[in-house]
Amino acid sequence: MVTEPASRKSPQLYGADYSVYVRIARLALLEKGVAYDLVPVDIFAEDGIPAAHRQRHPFGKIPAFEHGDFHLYETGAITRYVDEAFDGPALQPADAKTRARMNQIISIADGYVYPQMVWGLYVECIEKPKRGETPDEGRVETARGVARITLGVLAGFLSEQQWMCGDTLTLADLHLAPMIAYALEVPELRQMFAEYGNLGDWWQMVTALESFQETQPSS
Ligand SMILES: N[C@@H](CCC(=O)N[C@@H](CS)C(=O)NCC(=O)O)C(=O)O
Repeated sequence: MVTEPASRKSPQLYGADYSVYVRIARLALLEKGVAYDLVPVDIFAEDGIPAAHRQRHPFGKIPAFEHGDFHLYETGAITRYVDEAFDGPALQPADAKTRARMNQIISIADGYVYPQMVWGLYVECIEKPKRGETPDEGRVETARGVARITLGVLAGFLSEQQWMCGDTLTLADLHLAPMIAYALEVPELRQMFAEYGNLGDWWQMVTALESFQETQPSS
C-alpha cells in the first residue's frame, strides 16, 4: 500500500484494498511506477455508499480515479489510461492482434472469471459459510462448469508463452490476477487449476511480482 501521501498532482484512487477491481488498478499504477494515493471508500459500510462517492461513481462501485481534473471510473478504462498517460514499461502490446488478444482476455475476466469464479465459487463456497450461510448449489454448479471452460481457455492462451499475451506482462495478467487469487482459495478450483502446469507456472510469476505482494488485501 502507498503510505506516504503522493503529491497533489498524483492520481487518487478511491476504494478498498479487499476489492478485486481496486487491486487491478493498483497493480497497473505500481507496474508503471506511478505514485498515487489510495483514498479509502467502503461501499459495504452499514450506512451505505457515501454521497461523495456517488458523485464520483454513479453506479456506486469501486474504484473511482482522479488525475488532476480528469475523473474516470471502470477499471479497464483506468488501467488503459494509466498505461498510456504515464511513463514506464508498456503494459499493452503494440501489435494489433496481440492487443486484441489482451482485450479479449480482459473481457473474459470481467464476463466469466469475476461473476463465476469469484462470486459463484469463492463467495458461495468460502465467504457464505464463514457468515453461517448455505451456498446456493445451483449457482455453484453453474460456476463450476464455467470455471472448467475458463481454465482450459486460459491454459490455451499460455501455450508456448510465459505471460497471457507473450513474453511480457500486460494488463491481461494484471486484470486476471486478483480474481484468480480469490478463486484459488476454493479447494476444488485449486484442483482444477493444478491440472494445467502452465497455469501454475504463470501463477508463480504473478505471485512473485512486487506489485502483487504489495497489494495483498489487509483482511
Ligand atoms: N465494472 C466495474 C466493476 C467494479 C466492481 O464491481 N467493483 C466491486 C468491488 S470489486 C464493487 O464495487 N462492488 C459493489 C457492489 O456491487 O455493490 C469496473 O470495471 O470497475
